[in-house]
Formats: sequence, structure tokens, C-alpha cells
Amino acid sequence: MPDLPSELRANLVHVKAPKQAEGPDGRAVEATVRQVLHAVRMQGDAALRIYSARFDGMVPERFEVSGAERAEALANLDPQTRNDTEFAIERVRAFAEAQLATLLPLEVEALPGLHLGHRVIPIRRIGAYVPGGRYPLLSAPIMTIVPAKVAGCAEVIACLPPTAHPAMIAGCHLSGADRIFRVGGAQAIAAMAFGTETIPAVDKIVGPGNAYVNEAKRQVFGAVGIDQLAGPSEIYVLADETGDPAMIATDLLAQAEHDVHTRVGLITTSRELADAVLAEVERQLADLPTAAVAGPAWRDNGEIAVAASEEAMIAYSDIIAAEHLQVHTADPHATAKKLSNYGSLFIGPLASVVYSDKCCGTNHTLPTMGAGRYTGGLWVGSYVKVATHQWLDARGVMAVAPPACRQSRSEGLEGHRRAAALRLNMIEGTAG
Ligand code: HSO
Ligand code: ZN
Repeated sequence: MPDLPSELRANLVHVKAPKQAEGPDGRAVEATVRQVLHAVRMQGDAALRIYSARFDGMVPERFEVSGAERAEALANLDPQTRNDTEFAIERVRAFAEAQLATLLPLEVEALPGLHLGHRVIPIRRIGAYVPGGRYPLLSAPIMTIVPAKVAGCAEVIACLPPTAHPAMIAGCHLSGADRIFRVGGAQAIAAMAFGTETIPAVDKIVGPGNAYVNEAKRQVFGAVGIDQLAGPSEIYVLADETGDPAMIATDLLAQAEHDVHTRVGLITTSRELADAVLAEVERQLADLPTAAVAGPAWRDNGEIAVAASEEAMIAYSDIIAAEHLQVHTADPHATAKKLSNYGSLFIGPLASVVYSDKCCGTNHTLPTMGAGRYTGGLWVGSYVKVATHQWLDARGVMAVAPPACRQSRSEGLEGHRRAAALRLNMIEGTAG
């Protein structure tokens, strides 16, 4: 739990506190990843084969998925799954298009003769990492590939572990991946960052993965762009006495089943609701087929806090900045307006996180581990650059050159001063 300001601490009571998690010792992961990155950078595909054998237990004959293999994966997708995948793709595409329409070019005359502007330019080549994971998440490739195509990126490549379910290949194909490669883990991130004989280097890598993938993204950042560092999934619910304990327990367990490290919690102004949710979670765990994961996640990381007021509930929620935040209060829209920190907000009891996880159209790749304090999730804007430009006529130069000269002089940058003065002298020469 984060350190809380004392006035907030006085207004919170924990009915269930998460265990104080010892942070994982990242040093072994960091060292392994450093080695993998170095080897792939120096030896290309040969290193990919070594690490695929070591970490995935198999080396595909060819890394790139062929057209025939795409067709086969598609043919093996049952028709209902294909329809549902296409529905999800359409929803994600439509929302990404609507969001792209808000990213407008700009031209302003900031002072007479001084023109400033920006253009929205698609990033040229994107690498989407599609995780294997505990479950084959069919929505995963949709969330990273479709918005890239909407943004107008010239090429989108996808990498997925050779052990991934074939339906994931179909998902990459239907989402519009230009090229698909069977490489996973840190070695895939290295390949996309530096390029190999078969895998082209990209400009930005997106998509979640395990601790090795995350660490690899952290280490290659700079050489390429990355979207974010994704931790285990999180869900928090904010509720008053109108909250439905059975529904809230169901929603908490829906994300708890992802991973034993998933963080789930309820912050409520109602002690009765807190007690009822505590009992409901235990009751529902009894017949949840994924209880072997959801149970430990709940026991270790589950949290129920009772807040003395709505203000305290909101203040605590803004400190946690949960990846998914559901609002179950009497006036959920009013509560929602007061919240600032979250990955995605689910307003009212009918808005389940699962709809966004799968198919309602918002992106499910969201900030975790408190990153919602400073960023939103993956969106079409993650695939473009907003790059500025300027142009001046004589009036613009006369306005900005004198202060630029003076600033350069006082900084001791004579080269800068000369460049600033050159235009002014030219103009004054012409005028005089
Ligand atoms: N909750 C996950 C996404 C997901 N869940 C997809 C199921 N399918 C991370 O936001
Ligand atoms: Zn989920």
C-alpha cells in the first residue's frame, strides 16, 4: 500500500488489507534480458533460435508466418469466434477513428509574421508484441494492431511466442498485421528493436508481456519508442451503500483470475457493503473454475477499505490510480467527474471491465502500478507523432531575433547569436 497522508489515513479503515508484497528481485531478470538483447543484436536470427529453444522449448522452421499458414489458422477458427473477433475489431476500429478525428493539425500566426503549427504524423513501423500467457487472449492482438492501422502506420509487424495458440495468429491476421513472426519473450523485443536478418527493426514497440518482455522494453527504450511498462492487471470498485455486493464480488474475481499478482479492491463509504462483499467473494470463489489463480490473488492482493466520506474514497482512489476503475454510486456520473487518476473508468453498474477487455471499443492496454497518475492507456494517439513546425516573414524575424540574440549572448553561445542576428541584418540591410 502506498504511504498515505495522515488525514486520509484517519479516514480509512481496512476490512481486508493486501499483504505487504515484497517487490520481486528484478536483478536476475535484468541480467538475463541484457544478455539476450546483446546476443540478438550481435547474432540476429541465430540468437533467436537459441533463445526460442531455451525459453519456449521449440524453434519454428521459419519465423515468419506464411500466407498459407495465415489461411489455415483462419480456417480453423470456428465461425462464431471469427464473428466475435470481427465484431471486436469493428468496435475498436470505430472508436480509434473517432479519436483520430480529434487529433487535428494546427496553424497559428502567434505574432504578425510568426507562423507556428503542428502536423499529426503516423509512426512508420510498429512492432506489436502479442503475449502467449496463461490464457489465449483473443482480444490482445486487436488492441495493439487495429489502432496502428487506423493511425496510418506504414507497416505493423506482430511477434508472438511459437507456443501461442493458432487462434492468436488468426487474430493478428484479422486485425491487419502486415507481417507476423513466431518469436516471443525478450528475444522478440530485441529483434523488433535492433532488427535481424528476417525481422525488421521498428520505430515503436507496443503490447504487454511477462516480466522478461517488460524488462526488455525498458532496456530498449530510447533506441525505439515503447508504449508503457505493463504490470499485472488491476481492478478497483468505488461504491456507496447502493452497490450490489454480488455484482462487485463477481467483477473483482473476473480480473483476479488473470494472475496471482492481480490487484483487486473495493473502496466504499458503506461498512455493510464492505462486509457483504467480503463474504460474497468467498462464496463465489467456491465454485469458480479459475479459483486456483483467483483465490491466491484475492487472498494476497485483495483489498477492502471503508472510507469515512466520498472525498476520502476519491482521494484514496486517486492515489492508487487503478488500471480499471468501476464506479457504483447513487450518482456515478457525478462521482466520475471528481476522479483524476485511473487507466479507464467504468461509470455505473452496467459498465463491466470485461466489455472493455473484449469488445466494446476502448483499448484494454492500460496503465498499471500507479502509472495512471501520468498517462492514459494505448490509443490511436500512441501511434502518431505531433510534430511542430514554424515559418517567419520579416515581421516575425524582427519580433523574435532581438530577444534571441540577447539570450544567446548572455548564455555565451556566440554561434547561436550569429545565426539569430544574420536574418535580422539581412532584413535591416534590405530595408535600409
Ligand atoms: N484485463 C486485461 C485484458 C483482458 N482480459 C483481455 C481478458 N481479456 C488487461 O486489461
Ligand atoms: Zn481482464
